[in-house]
Amino acid sequence: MAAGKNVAPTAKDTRQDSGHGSSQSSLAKFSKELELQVFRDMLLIRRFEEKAGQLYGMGAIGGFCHLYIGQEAIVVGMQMTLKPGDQVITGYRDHGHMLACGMDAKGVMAELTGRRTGYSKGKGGSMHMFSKEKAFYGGHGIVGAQVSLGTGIAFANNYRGNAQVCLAYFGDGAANQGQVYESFNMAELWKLPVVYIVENNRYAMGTSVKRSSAQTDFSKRGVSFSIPGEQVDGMDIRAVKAAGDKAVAWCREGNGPYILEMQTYRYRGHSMSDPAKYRTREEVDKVRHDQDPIEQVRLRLLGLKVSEQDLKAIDAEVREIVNVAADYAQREPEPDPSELFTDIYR
Ligand SMILES: Cc1ncc(C[n+]2csc(CCOP(=O)(O)OP(=O)(O)O)c2C)c(N)n1
Ligand SMILES: [Mg+2]
Repeated sequence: MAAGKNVAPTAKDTRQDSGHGSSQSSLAKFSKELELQVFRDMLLIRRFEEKAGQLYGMGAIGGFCHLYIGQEAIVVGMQMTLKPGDQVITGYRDHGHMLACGMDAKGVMAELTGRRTGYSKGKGGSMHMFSKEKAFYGGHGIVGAQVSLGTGIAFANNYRGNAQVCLAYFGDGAANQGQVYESFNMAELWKLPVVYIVENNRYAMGTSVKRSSAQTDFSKRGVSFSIPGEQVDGMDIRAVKAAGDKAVAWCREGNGPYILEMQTYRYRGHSMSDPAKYRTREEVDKVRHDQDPIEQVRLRLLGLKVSEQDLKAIDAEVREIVNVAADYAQREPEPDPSELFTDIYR
């Protein structure tokens, strides 16, 4: 968490410093209890990702691993807008989404380390985890693929008349993929209940949004299909919740899709193998210092007279959950070689 800051940035300050241009976020009102809950939920993701980074460095996790550190307010805020049964689908930067959906930290970590008790029996790894029970539909390595799949889930919701909504998350880079626009067209044409959430963290691998995108206001990407959109301060969970409530209600009432551009930032490189030389340390430090989503909540809680000690106790609890998950993930057996030939199409 950012240290050495003693004034919580207001939503206005945050917007000015975002490097994204202006956004029109309104803020949901959070009680002290709710602030405590989201503090904990975001911290769980942060600590989980820090531990995953460590395990990767130790060689305990193989393959690709993309961390979500910095973007936590988006998934925690959006999850609060859902009803049981509403679905979530995303790309490869997916551990935060899984934890927000209520998937078990032990099962997620055990999948990262390729163990038998991981969510995909140790055969999927970081980018390929699913939980039907928690309505989490992955975990996809092909950039943009989840947008079409999420649109398909929304089609099924419509067909079944179950009044459920699908959240389809994708990045600023993915937003330039062709299938995104085929999906937008069908979703609006058939009024499908899908919220398209562009997690604009300003980079797609090493390419900044300014270098890759002709239209950098991603909330406008649905204009030619008449899909409404909104830019949101994705570092302020109250803004995420307010915009999410509106978008989900729009979809649930049968009005068709909605686009939310969440303006955010990833603190780490694209994946564990990216030294992130395309940006300065000062740029990263400035976002961490001025806008960190967890620090914003921590400062508000201190303002509500919650003690430092109580907040540290929550952190200790969360660290314990993560440590238990990491121990479990290193102790469990690997899959039996015969598993190579199960769970596949022949
Ligand atoms: C179809 C396809 N093209 C290219 C890639 C390689 N690739 C992986 S991630 C990525 C960048 C995507 O960036 P963005 O959508 O902004 O998401 P972020 O990583 O920032 O969360 C690319 C080009 C891929 N996985 N799939
Ligand atoms: Mg990106």
